Amino acid sequence: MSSVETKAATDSQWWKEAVVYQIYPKSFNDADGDGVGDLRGIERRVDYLDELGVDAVWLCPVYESPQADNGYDISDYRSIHPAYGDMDDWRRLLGALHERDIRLVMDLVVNHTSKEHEWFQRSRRRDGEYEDYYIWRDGSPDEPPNNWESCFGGPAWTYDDEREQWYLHLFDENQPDLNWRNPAVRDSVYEMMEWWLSQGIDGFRMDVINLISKAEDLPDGEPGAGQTGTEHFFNGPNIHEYLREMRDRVLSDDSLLTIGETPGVGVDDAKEYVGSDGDGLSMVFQFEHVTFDHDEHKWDAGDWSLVEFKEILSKWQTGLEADGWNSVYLNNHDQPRMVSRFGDDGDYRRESAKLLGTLTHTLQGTPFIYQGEEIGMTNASFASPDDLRDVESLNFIEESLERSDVQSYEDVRDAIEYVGRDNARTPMQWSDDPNAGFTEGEPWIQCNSNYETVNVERARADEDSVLHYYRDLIELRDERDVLVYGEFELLLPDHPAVFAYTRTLGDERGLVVLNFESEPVEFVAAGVALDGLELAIANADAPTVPSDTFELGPYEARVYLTPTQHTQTR
Ligand code: TEU
Repeated sequence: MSSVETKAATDSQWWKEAVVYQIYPKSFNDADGDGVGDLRGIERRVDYLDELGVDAVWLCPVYESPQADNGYDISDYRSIHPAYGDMDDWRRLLGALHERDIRLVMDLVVNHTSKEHEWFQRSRRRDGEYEDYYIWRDGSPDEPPNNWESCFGGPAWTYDDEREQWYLHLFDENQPDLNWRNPAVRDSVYEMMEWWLSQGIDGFRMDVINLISKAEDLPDGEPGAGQTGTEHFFNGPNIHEYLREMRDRVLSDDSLLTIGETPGVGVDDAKEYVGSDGDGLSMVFQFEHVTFDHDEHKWDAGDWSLVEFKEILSKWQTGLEADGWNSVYLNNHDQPRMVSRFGDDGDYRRESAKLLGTLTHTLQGTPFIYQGEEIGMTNASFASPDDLRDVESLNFIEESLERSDVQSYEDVRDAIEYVGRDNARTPMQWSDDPNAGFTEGEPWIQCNSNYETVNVERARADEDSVLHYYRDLIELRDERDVLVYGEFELLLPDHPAVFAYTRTLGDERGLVVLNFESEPVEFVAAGVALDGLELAIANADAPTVPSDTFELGPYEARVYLTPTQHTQTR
C-alpha cells in the first residue's frame, strides 16, 4: 500500500499529527511586572509559538486558586486567577492562538478542588446538596480512617474541626478529593466542562483522572514502596463508568484532544482509556519511563539504564500501535528538566538536548514540548530551602528533617536538585536581560543562573541552536507521515548506549539512530534495509546516506528517511 493509503487506514486525527507545547503560566512570561507570569504575557509570545511551529498549547491551570499547588488547587473553575488576568485576557489569548491555527487545551483538575472552593466550604458546613461533595469519614481526631498516604507526604486525611470529621486528600491538605460517587458532583463537573467548551477550547488535559474512583469502603493499603493505598485509587472500580459518562455527556466530539494524566497505568490499562472500545480519551500520560529510576520513592531516583528505558518506551510504542495512541514526553512541570535527567547538561547540553528532541519527535505518538525544553533549559541550583516553592519538595524536607539520619537541608539537597519540581518551574529564559526577560519585577521563583547564555534571544541568533533544531524537527514531522503513522520497530535492544529504531509506513521508511553516551559508539545496521535512505536531520555533520556500519559521536542523533514519494497529504 502507498503511504497515503496506509495513513488513511490509520484513522488520522489532527491531534495525532500535532506537536503540543505545554505552558506553565506562572513561569512563562510576565506582562504586568508583578513577578508572576500572566495571560497577557503569554499573548505577547504567541508569534514565538507560531514560529516554533507548534499546533496546540496545553495551558496549565489559570483558574482562581489560593496557589497552594500553583493552581492545581482550584477555588473557582469559571474565573481566572487575578495574578494571571481575567476572562477578557483569556479570550484575547484564545483568539490570538486560533488566529495562528494553534489550538488551546485547558487543564481539567477535578479529582480535587481547593479547600477554599465554595463547594468545600458548604460541604464542611453540611450545607444541603454539598454535604456529600467530598469524602468525609467519622473517626477520632487522632486516628485517620485508613493508612492511605498523600502523594506529597504524610497521611491522605485531615481532621476538620468545623465538621468534626476527616476528609480525604490524595495530595495536599488544601486539595480535598471530590466524591465522584455523588451524581451531583459529576453533574457539576460536566456543566463546568461544557461551559469551557462553549468558550471555544479544543480539549482538556485531565489531571490525575484515573484517581477519581476510590474503592468503596476505603480499605487500608498494603504498605510498601511509594504512596500507600494506590491499589485502592489508581484505576478504581468505577473509573471507566465515570469516563464513559463524561464522554457521552460532554466529549462526544472526537475532534477534541483529551489527554488523561494517569499515574500507575500499564499498557493494558491504557487501552481501556484510549483504545477503540475504550473510554474515548485521545491519549494518556503514562509514567513508567519517568519513574523507572525511582526506588522507594522519587527522591531516591538516580542511576538508570538505557536498555530499560528503551524497553519501556518500545513496549508503549508497540502496545498502542494497533489500538490507541501514545503521548510522548520526557519532562513537564512535575518532572526534572530532561537534558539534566536523560542527557548531559554540562559539556554536551546542546547535543543531548537535540538528541532527546529527536527521540520525542520520531517516536510514534504526539510529542509534548515543555516550555524551555526547546532551548535546552536545565535543572537549577537551590542553595537553600528558601529558594524552593513547591509544596511537594517543602513537605519532603520537613518530613526528612524529622529523620535521625538527616541533619540539614544539605543532606537532601542533591535529591531536590535532581528531581524536585521547582527545576521545571524556574522562569522561561527569553533573553540575557535581568530575570531572563521573564519579568521587570521580582520573580516569584529564582531564575536559573545560566539564563545569560541559555535563552531564546541567543538561540534565535544561532542557527545551530537547540531552538532552530526543534523548529526543523517539528517541520520534518509535519511533512512526513512516516514519522507520525509509521510502524515502530526497535533495533539493538540490548545495546547500552545506542537507541535505534525504524519507522515504516507503506513504501516510506525511516531509521533513527541515537547515541545516549558522551563517548563515540559504533552502530552496525545489521539486517536493516538501508537502500533509498537519505539523511533527513542530524545534530552533527553526517553522511547523506547511511553505511552498514558507522560511528556516532557523543550524543549524536541521525534520522534517515526515504525521500517523499507523494505530495504531502496534510
Ligand atoms: O500530578 C499528579 C502526579 O502524579 C504528580 O504529583 C507527580 O507524580 C509528582 O508530583 C511527581 O513528583 C498532577 C499535576 O501534574 C501536579 O502538578 C499536581 O501537583 C497534582 O496532580 C495534584 O493536582
